[in-house]
This record gives sequence, structure tokens and C-alpha cells, in this order.
Amino acid sequence: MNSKLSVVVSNGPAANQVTLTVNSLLGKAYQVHAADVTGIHWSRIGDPVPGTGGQLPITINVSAGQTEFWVSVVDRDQDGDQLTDWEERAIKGFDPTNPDSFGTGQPGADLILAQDWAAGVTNQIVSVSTVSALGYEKEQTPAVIRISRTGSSARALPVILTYGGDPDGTKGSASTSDFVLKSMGGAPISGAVLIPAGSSSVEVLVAPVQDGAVEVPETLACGPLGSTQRTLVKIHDATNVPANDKLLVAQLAPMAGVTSEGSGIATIRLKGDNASALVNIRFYGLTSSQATAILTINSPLGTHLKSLPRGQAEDASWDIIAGQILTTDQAVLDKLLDAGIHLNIASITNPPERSVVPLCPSVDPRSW
Ligand SMILES: [Ca+2]
Ligand SMILES: [Ca+2]
Ligand SMILES: [Ca+2]
Repeated sequence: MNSKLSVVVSNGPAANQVTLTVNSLLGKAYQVHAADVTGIHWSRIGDPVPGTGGQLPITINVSAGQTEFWVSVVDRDQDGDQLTDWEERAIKGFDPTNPDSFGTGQPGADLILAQDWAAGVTNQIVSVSTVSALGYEKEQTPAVIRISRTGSSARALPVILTYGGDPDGTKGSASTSDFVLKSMGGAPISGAVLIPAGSSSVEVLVAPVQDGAVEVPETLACGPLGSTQRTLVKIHDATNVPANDKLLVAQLAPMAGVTSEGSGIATIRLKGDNASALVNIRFYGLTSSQATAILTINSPLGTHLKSLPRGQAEDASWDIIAGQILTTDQAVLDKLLDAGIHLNIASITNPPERSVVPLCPSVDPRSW
């Protein structure tokens, strides 16, 4: 946000009027002053005008000879709790129209809470830990984090959390649109989390938002604003139960122009969390020994993504992780579901006979 004040002055709209347009901020107010004809004596014109967060035109009536104006920025305290509107907007969870934003019932609540919050940040008394790390969109299972403080718990303490993604850029990261913070009772928390008076900690839910996207697990790093301490939770599409598997199938056949009697079938069962898959391969009829079984990218002879065990594979494990030109886990998942991952089985013949095919999503995930 650019908070540098700029004022553009124009004549009108009426003959005896001047309009001063300021780049206003929410929570601030703008007071116009004008000099008299001597240019020495200044006076306020009208009341301060509340900022809108955008260009704010203020029109004033001017007397003959008045040519000098200036605009000052004024703080307001609508609810009289001694915190300015600007401060209350800056500290998440505080309400500039309510002197007891968190409903604590304590006299002077907002001022004390804001002072305690600031002191808490300075003294680093708040930390965050994970109670339950795994959240699931489909099942609407929340992750759970605990926010703890040291020192006195005589008064309630607001805590503002800040969020980031996975420290490893190849992994999926959650953003603030992927979850809603909720109280243990299920009420959404839009601003600060309150550690209640008499408690040294509070637990809150990280409730996944079901976005319909097919995604690898997304990490959310969460910690108190003003601290580098973080705890990690993960948001998954769905749990790893058989009903959430996705089946991908390949009918193995000789590559065009290759002489081979080889044939077979390969399946990949992608688990509900999209983090791993089980590979099964049955093939027959190679005229010489098998040399390799390779998952390739984009085409049968494309970049090697992963070597699989030779022979008939039964539930061989494949972790969906970045490799080669697919630099994120999500890119591997997207490529797999876009039929862009191929299975290449080659024999030791020179040139090798190959059975190759893309792995295509099955129409009926339970048909296997
Ligand atoms: Ca206030
Ligand atoms: Ca307030
Ligand atoms: Ca998602």
C-alpha cells in the first residue's frame, strides 16, 4: 500500500468551489485547511472526511481571494476505545466500531487486548503446534492446531496467525483460500484467535475447503505473526480408502514399426491423497528377455521419469513426486491424469522390441 498522501486540486464543480482529491486510506480522515487572503491565517474548512480506501474528492466553498489550501490526515476513534480506526483495521480481529471486539465483557477491553497483543509479539510468548496434521477435503476432516502462550493467563490474549506454504517448492502448498480457520465448535474465525482468560492455550480447526481440483497434498505452514516459529499441517483431496482410488489403464502393445509378439496390461491405482500409486503390470510374448520397464513423459521414448521393477509387477509403489522436466509433484499428477505418462517395456533385442502405451484414466474407477 502506498500511504504517501497526494492531493490534486481542481476548480469547480460550481464557480465558487474547489475540489481536492486525495488518495485516501480506510481508517483515516482528511481535513481541509484554507488560508485567508493574507496568506497568513489558516482555518479548517468543514469536518474531517473519512477515507474510502480510494480517490476521495472533497469539495469546499471558497471565498474571494482564497487560493491556498492544504489537507491534513486525521486519526479517528469511532468507538472511543482509545485505539484509532487505523490501528483497529491494522490489527486483525479488532473492530473499529466496537470497543469490545471479542466480546470479553472486560471494561476497556480493546485497548488492553491490543496492548497485550503487542507485548506478546515483542516478548514472543506465543507458539503454535500441531494436534492433528492431516486434513481431508472430501471427508471434511479438519487438521487441528494448538496455540499456546507462556506467562500470565489472567487475561484473554488475541493471536494473529500468519500462513505460508511448503518450504520445499516442489511440494504442494495451501493458500488461505484452501481452508477456513474455525473454533472447535465449528464457528469460522476471520480475524485473531482469542486464547481465553484463564487458559494457556486454545485449539482451532483448519477446515479444508472442497475446491474440486485434483491436487497433491498441500502443506500449510502456520505461526504467530511477528514470530518465525511455524507448525505444518497438510490438506489432502481424500483419504486413502479403496473407494477413493483412481484407476489408470494401459493395454500394452508393440510400438509402431516394431516387430514383437509382446502384449499385456498395466494399471495404476492412484490413492485418494494423490501422493502415491500402486503399479501392476502383466505382459507376455516378448521374444527375448526383458531389459527395462520405464515410466516416460509425453511419449513412449520421452524423458525417463521412473524405472519400475522388471518382471510382472504387483502393487509396486510409486510416489507421485517431481522428476526430470516435471519440476513439481503437481506437474507429475497433472501429466498422469492427462494421459501424458507412458509405460515403456523393452527387451534386450537390438533394436529393442517395445510395448508402449499411455496410461489413460479408466472410465469406471472400480472396473478393475
Ligand atoms: Ca477505536
Ligand atoms: Ca474497537
Ligand atoms: Ca484443494
